[in-house]
Amino acid sequence: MKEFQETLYDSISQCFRIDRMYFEHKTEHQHLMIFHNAFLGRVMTLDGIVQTTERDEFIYHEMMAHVPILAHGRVRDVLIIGGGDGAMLREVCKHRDIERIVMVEIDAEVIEMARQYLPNHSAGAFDDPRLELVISDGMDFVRGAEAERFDVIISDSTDPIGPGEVLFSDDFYGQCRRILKPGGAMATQNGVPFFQIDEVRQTRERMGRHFADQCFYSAAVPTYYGGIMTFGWGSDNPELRRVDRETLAARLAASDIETRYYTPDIHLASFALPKYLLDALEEPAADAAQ
Ligand code: AG3
Repeated sequence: MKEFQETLYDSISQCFRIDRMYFEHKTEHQHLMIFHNAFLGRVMTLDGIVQTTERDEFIYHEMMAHVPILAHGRVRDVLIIGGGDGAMLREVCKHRDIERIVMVEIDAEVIEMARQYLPNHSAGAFDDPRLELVISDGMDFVRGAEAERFDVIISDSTDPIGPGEVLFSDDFYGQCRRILKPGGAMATQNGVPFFQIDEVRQTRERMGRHFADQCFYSAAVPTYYGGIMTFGWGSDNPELRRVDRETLAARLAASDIETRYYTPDIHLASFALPKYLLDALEEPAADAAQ
């Protein structure tokens, strides 16, 4: 029996049975695997870490796309950093009023292989005429962006190891802030705090330097095991994350999007954090400089 054992944490790990291997290759940037598991469906891993599975991807992608977009209410321009599997793009594309979606992915092979072996993730979204796909390092893109501005920026990154590390830097958050329109919002993948507690402290310090309102919201994604995953939130408008239930419900109804995880109540509740996390956020980060 073949198995995939995740190598994310030192002293514990999760193990998936590989029922069929579709693809395994060292790309120019990372080690990519796509395999089938009887329970989870197709699973994609990068550098030994589970990125997404067919069974539970809806939780992560709905929460990272619909929370900032519906909190904002009038989104025209969206920037997705990373997200090569295409599921974030799929969720963003569901909002018909969005006019322009720029997606910046460092690894062309991830897109190519996900389109082939994880077709349900993008579900045709790569053909959406509103998409401008850029193959580049997200950090280089935001640094080089001149006149363009976005209402929502979503950082659908890996963990801060390897190519994803720069997407957790002070400079990255600062550049994103610079290219966000007034009243816009940024959402980031920020790890599972039960295991990756310093990541929330670092993000609070680094992102907090650039955004008048910085906080976290969360969701439990089964294959990012260990309890809740946090998402970083940054905006210059603190009211954005306090939009009331009725407004969110009206926006969701107007968008005519069917969700499987997201509801206006979940949206509002996701900004409530457990005490261990609030306590940790009171402590200084081990290494907040970069
Ligand atoms: N990227 C986030 C994977 C995080 C896994 N890390 C963890 N379990 N701490 C997902 C990309 C999906 N589009």
